[in-house]
Amino acid sequence: MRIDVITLFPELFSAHLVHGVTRRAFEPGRVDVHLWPLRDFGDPPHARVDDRPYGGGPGMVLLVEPLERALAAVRAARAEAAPAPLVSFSPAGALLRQATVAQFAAGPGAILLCARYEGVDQRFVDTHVDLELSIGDYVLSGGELPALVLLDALARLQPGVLGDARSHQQDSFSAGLLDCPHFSRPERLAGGAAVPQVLLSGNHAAIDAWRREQSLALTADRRPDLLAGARAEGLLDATDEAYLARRP
Ligand code: 9D3
Repeated sequence: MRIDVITLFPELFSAHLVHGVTRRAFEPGRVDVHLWPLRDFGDPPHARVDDRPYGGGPGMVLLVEPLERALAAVRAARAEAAPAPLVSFSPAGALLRQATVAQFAAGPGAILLCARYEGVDQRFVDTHVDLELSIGDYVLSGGELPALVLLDALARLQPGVLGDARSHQQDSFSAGLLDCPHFSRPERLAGGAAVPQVLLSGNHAAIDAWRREQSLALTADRRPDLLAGARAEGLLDATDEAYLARRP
């Protein structure tokens, strides 16, 4: 898969692409990330990429022409690859969800546009952008962190990137629910707090059942919206429903 990123701040991406558990995803032949500094396509003489909004108001707007030059360069460089959507990050976009991440992971990649300032001239969006994405209801200073969020979520879905294949199975097993709590050594802390007895029992059926119940309870308490979604997708069986019904 190939991901092209059009951004005013390519430096923001390098640390993530080079370090950490996702680093392997960005090695040659996996998620091929190409960074395109928008400034390289700015209007002479000072490589201008933004200007004041018509009608007045605060902030600046990214200009259509530098964006179109950058996009043309990306499309030319991708000519060999399968056509990919242009994705723009905006507070007005659709909320990014794991289902969207999974769709991207199964496809040929994408061209990501990271906006800064108040946004992008709407005529560029109307003509070229296939999908606008937001990562949540809080105000950031631009689309770079959202693009990194998508890259990170894509990276961990690449085969061989998570150390343990069971992590993926876990993801799909508990799909749509919050994770259960986890414990490690020591069995009892100096203050007295102990690990739930069932986890020490060696009874794997009982452990699986306990973890499932913990996930269901946590999701019901904290994210009833997720529980409703999981139910609507048929992810809860009769045992799950019986547990939820008898839960205090
Ligand atoms: C005054 C209106 N503001 C909209 C809430 C203007 C504005 C603020 C911040 C326009 C752009 C931005 C920069 N944010 C993004 O580009 C962005 C973003 C975000 O701020 N939150 C969550 N997801 C995203 S995706 C891109």
